[in-house]
Amino acid sequence: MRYPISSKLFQTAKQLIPGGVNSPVRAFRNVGGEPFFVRRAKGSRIEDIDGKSYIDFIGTWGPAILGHAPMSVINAVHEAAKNGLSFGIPNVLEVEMAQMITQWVPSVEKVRMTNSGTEATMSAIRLARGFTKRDKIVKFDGCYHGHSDSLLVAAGSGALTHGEPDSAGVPAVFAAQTIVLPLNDPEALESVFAKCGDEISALIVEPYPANAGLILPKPGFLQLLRDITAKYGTVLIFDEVMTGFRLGKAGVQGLEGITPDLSCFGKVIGGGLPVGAFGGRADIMDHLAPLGPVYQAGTLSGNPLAMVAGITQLHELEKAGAYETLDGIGARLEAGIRSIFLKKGIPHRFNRVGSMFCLFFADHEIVNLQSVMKQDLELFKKFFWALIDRGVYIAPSPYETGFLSLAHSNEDIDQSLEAMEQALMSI
Ligand code: HOZ
Repeated sequence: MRYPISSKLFQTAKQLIPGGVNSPVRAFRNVGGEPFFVRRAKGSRIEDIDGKSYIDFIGTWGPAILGHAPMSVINAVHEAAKNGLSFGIPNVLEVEMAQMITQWVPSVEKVRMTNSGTEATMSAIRLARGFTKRDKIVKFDGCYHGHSDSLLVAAGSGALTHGEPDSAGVPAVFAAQTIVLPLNDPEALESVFAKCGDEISALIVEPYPANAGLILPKPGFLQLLRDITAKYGTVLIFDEVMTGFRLGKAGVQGLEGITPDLSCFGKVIGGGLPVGAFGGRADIMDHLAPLGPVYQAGTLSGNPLAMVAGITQLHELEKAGAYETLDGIGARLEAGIRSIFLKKGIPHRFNRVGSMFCLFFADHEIVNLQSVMKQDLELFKKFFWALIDRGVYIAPSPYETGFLSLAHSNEDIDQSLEAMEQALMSI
């Protein structure tokens, strides 16, 4: 047995928590096994309760961009905690956070904090509906925007991993308002807008979709989304929960030079604590209560500990060269993986932007969900377990993106590459 203590605890967890987990991907069902339980995580490494250490390429699904448990964030949270854990009334830190976000991301004129990315996207959709007085929304298959009703249609991430991209419990009348289109398909997009563009409140997209592997937009596709939504008065929402503050100060919109109407954030801005945010054009944001008729609220929204963790993490990223360093770490991993797979003659595709990456066991271009689904899933499973046995932890699903951090050293990367080479030889 790989990790006996974890395995025993998992049996107990399954008696008490549905599937033994508080979020489905963690159950490892897509790789046919059981998860390990974490004792601690520090820097680039995560250690299980059986005492085994892994080089971690998930980084708590994105937030840990400085590595696990950075002292700067821990100290800031520790200091803030002495002043109270939650106030439920305005505090100084939420204004500081709003100032940072609006300065870093020019499209965001006003921002509201939430407790998760799911809350951010759910609220942005409601706001777009309230603003436009229209009901329909457009999303893309394989994009995952959290687990609110309108968005759990043809969804990626855990929903896809468990073969239920359309969740039970979502009323058919809700789902009927969500139009799903394939990614990177201008004709499909144009045809839907020609048919009912003036009924569509919002188009939501992960500009670099990262919940069905990492799919990159074809040149011009994001600009087309901007142009067509502007033409029909549809609110363009960029879901940058994964990419925001990770791929640069202004996320994908900064890299691509596209200005969405609203943006959603999470992960990195929480510094490891539960945080989300949505923001954008002031004339739209001012439709939120108490100024406008769209209701949205939260007892823990703007929580002082979560704010200080995020602000401190952003200050670290502000330091010269942080994003260049992350890109360099990614480039080293990419060069190594490509060379190993080429040497072994194993068909693959490797998509990477900065510190986000995905390896596909596929011999064709990855442009949409259909192409992602055609990869060799059996080989992925074997590779996953062979890496676990060699102390390297990648996502337990072929539909998730990998994340690097500033704590990943050259030695970590080289050691992981060696493990990958051995893993491939063993399977
Ligand atoms: N939805 C997350 C990955 N895209 C997984 C969250 C978790 O299981 O912690």
